[in-house]
Amino acid sequence: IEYDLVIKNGLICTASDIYPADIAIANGKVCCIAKNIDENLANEVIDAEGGIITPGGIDAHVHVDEPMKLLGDVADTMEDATMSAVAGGTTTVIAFASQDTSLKGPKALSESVGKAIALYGKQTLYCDYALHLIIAKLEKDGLAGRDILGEQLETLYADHSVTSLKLFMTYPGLQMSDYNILNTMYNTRKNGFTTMIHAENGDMVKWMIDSLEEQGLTEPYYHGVSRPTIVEGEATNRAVTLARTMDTPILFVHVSSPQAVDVIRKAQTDGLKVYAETCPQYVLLSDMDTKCHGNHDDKFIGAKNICSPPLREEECQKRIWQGMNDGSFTIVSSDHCPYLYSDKGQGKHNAFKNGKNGDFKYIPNGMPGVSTRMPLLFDYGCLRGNLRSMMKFVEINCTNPAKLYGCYPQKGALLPGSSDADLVIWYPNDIKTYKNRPKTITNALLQHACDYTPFEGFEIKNWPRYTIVHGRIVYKEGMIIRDNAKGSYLPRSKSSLCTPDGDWLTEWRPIYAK
Ligand code: DUC
Ligand code: ZN
Ligand code: ZN
Ligand code: ZN
Repeated sequence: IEYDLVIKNGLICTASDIYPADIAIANGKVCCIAKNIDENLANEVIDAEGGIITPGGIDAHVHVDEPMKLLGDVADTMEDATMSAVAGGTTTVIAFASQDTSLKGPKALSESVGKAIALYGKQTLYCDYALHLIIAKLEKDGLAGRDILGEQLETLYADHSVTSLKLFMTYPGLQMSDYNILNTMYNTRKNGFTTMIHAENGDMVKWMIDSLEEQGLTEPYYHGVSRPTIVEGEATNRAVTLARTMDTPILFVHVSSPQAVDVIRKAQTDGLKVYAETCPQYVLLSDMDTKCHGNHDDKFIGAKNICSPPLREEECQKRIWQGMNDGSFTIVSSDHCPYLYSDKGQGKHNAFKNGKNGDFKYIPNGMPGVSTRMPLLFDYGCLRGNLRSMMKFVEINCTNPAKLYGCYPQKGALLPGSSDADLVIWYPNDIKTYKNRPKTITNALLQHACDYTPFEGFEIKNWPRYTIVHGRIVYKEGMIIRDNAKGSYLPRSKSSLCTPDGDWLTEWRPIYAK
């Protein structure tokens, strides 16, 4: 016996190739890919005749319960989120740990992340997870704040191998000034961190929320009206300008609008390392899904689909698909942010208490999606012709996230000897061998702790049949296999995409014209 598992007769699809071959797995790694691997050498054999084998998905944007709860209470623990992930063909999640602003000094950020890792260490994890840092506030104003942040990032990387952070250009309490964005970029450049940016102009949003409220326009639908595409376009352009100034690579998270895509595309054409992420909801849902649809008993129903940036007009969807195909978008993530619908209404986030009357400004921004991302992109992308190829599907959902966030080729690929045996077997065509394949999306299918999915009732012609993590089957035909859950914290390297060009600056200096 040489192998723990051999998968025979499948069609392998990676970001670069599609070809029929067998895969042999040993010690949790892809060991060998070849024609006709002898099944007598394996402990266990899967006959994948009629199936397509891809690397497992990497969902690089997931919110789960964390010590700081900076974005409020979400329903999923890391255990729930990893279970839901593997139930939809995702085998690595990158979640967020928020800065604890009560901590000070060079270890402050490292300790913030350390608390999250300690919490998740007590849970059963179905796949590996990594963490981005959410930066809420610089410790000091001015250049002193810049220098403290520099030390903090160094220790964060040394202690936990975290190599990315997210900053916000909106939200009271989180919105970062342009000055502090420069301070942050200065340090992410110096430390080789990936700078993730939530680009919406917070002052414009605040003014529009106040104005809508003054007019009594507070139904969930007006959440989207309060942050129109121009708000995202402006902030995206400003962030590109700041990144250009600091000569720093950046990544825009959850890009939703054609205006933002245009800015990003232009910056890329100019040769800047500007990357972008979008999410399935921006091609499959629209602002209409935040309306009550004549459901006057529950005007609040649209609150399920409130997220930021908001769902756009249906006409915007084409540009987002196009951006996935033409390379404007580097990755697709879910922005899984599973607030309970009951919490949005009457529970923890209660938008009705004390005369709040369900006003959209009290509804937390986010929806679940870690489980639906891969199947939706496979189905509505590949099978229905919106994505140009299966290879593109793998590139933006599996391979590029690994490269962007410093875990390639351990993750996101099927390279013998190097890649973890994290993979998915799909049966888009062969309904004969996978008889019980789900036909529509239901909340129960998703195995998360959230009480709804925005994709309820979506027809689906494909769903993962097997999800394999570290060579162990953790999901098979709708069943979670808890005994095989062996996920853990994934330390990362620095991004291979976000390396700054030119001289490595240790100190920013103006360039004098000769
Ligand atoms: N941004 C996110 O990435 N997730 C939830 C809310 C938000 O604004
Ligand atoms: Zn965000
Ligand atoms: Zn109505
Ligand atoms: Zn998010």
